[in-house]
Amino acid sequence: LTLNILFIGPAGCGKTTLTSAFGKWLERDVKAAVKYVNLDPGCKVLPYKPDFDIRELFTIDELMKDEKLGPNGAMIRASELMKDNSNVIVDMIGALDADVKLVDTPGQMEIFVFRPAGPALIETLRKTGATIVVYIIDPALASTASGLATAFSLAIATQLRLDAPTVMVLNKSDELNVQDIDELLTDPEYLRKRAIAEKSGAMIDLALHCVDAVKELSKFYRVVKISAKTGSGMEDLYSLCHEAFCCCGEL
Ligand SMILES: Nc1nc2c(ncn2[C@@H]2O[C@H](COP(=O)(O)OP(=O)(O)O)[C@@H](O)[C@H]2O)c(=O)[nH]1
Ligand SMILES: [Mg+2]
Repeated sequence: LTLNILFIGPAGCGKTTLTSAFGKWLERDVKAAVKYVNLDPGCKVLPYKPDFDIRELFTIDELMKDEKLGPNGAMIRASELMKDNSNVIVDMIGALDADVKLVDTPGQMEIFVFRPAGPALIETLRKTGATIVVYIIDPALASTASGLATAFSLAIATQLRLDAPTVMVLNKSDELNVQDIDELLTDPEYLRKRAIAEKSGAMIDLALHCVDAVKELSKFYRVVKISAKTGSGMEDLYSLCHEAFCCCGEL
């Protein structure tokens, strides 16, 4: 049985770095047969060698040149092409022989998640094996109470859109401010205090509503701290994926 793992999160959160780091860890420590899939048509260099690469079909640079588009237009076009070709793409991914297939997604998550490409691909991909999403929280977006609420809301929106079991990780835990974010995540009273301190007037009310939502939602998500850069937390990520995989079996 194959497990497909898609890495999703805002630009720069570490999708590509984690695809590589987690893959290397799985190969070395679990002796798993891993295949790598790149679905980012805009990337230049990759830290892993892709077994399937969307750039064989089209790249952002080609689309800009051939269809006289700007970078945003080309990304929207790429997302349309990804949806139109989802059967071809999934056939090629499905033909790869592996225990785990790691799927690196477009830098800009909105072209994958908030357009039809992502949902269409995942729906088809599910026929080839259990398919889960690793949603990556970037400390840059989560270092304030309302920022953390924003990051959580994005993760939930992603799960609703893609309709796949989703686990959450806090990446870049080698950076300094992550201990504080961890405290925000695990201490609801501290989260509340910080939300009140950060905002003023009517915004306090809004922030507190968001904080309450995070409190509720964090009961269902165990967020693990990882670093794609140093490789710390890969084992925790593996058990998270395993838990989600077991849920897939029940679906
Ligand atoms: N400090 C630190 N930087 C990281 C980590 N993971 C990724 N980065 C850096 O964040 C930037 C964006 O990473 P990338 O994997 O390209 O993000 P993507 O756009 O989501 O694919 C790069 O400069 C990475 O070196 C991490 O765990 N710690
Ligand atoms: Mg990337």
